[in-house]
Amino acid sequence: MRTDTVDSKQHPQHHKQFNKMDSIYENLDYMPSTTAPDFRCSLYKDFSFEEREQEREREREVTSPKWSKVLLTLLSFSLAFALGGLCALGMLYVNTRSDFISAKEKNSTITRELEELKTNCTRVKESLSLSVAQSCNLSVDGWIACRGKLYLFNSGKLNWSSSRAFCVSKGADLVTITSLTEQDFLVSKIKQTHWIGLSDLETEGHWVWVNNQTLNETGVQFWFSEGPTEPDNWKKQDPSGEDCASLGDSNGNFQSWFDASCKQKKKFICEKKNVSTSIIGTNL
Ligand SMILES: [Ca+2]
Ligand SMILES: [Ca+2]
Repeated sequence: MRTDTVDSKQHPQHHKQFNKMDSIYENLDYMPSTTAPDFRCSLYKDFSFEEREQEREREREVTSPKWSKVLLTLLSFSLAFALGGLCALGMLYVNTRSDFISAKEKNSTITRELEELKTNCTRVKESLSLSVAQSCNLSVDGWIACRGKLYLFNSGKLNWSSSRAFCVSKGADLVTITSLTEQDFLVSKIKQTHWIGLSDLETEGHWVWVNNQTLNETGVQFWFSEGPTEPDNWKKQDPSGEDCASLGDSNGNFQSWFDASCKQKKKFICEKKNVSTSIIGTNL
């Protein structure tokens, strides 16, 4: 043990410090020589670690607000974009709704105009039919002269081939219908079903007029289409099917064409050119 050289009574502070240092040195003396340096190193290490922790804490204090600012900025931008998107969607919805309402109004206007046009068309059609009817006059031997053609509505009933043969014997043939006006004229004259000059006798489903014109060539056809459509080549009554066309059926549908068994006996319509007429360039 060391002997104090400073009087403790005269210098009490120094005495305490010396006592503390003595205590440390005494403890170091008790420690194994190998552990003493480690202990000092450990003290040094602990001191450095604390310093580093403090430094990190300071860094965190400095850096955290920066990251917070960045995150806040990003969040602000995201919110701004979201708000912008919502505004754009709102405007788009308003514009689309406005367009939809406008289109609806236009549609109603067009529908109204279409109805007016249909009404006008019906009036014109009626006037035209009247005009055609007025222009058609009874000619000799029961033939009706109408716009360059002569028509004969036969009240006797024959099968399709015999009907055609009868017409041919009169210098005519079964009627060919090549326009809506002609169709309307014929419809206005009949009260029962009549044979017309249309058949698919040569090739099933390929309908040809007696003058060899096809339906594509004439450009018009008036097959029944309300309910079971015609032609249907129905084979219940005649197993060979239905290969001849008539205007009207037995149920009173006189405005349409039906295919029927050629063996049926029906009234028929003959047609031939009216050579005495001066009307040129008619569609009838
Ligand atoms: Ca047929
Ligand atoms: Ca039929």
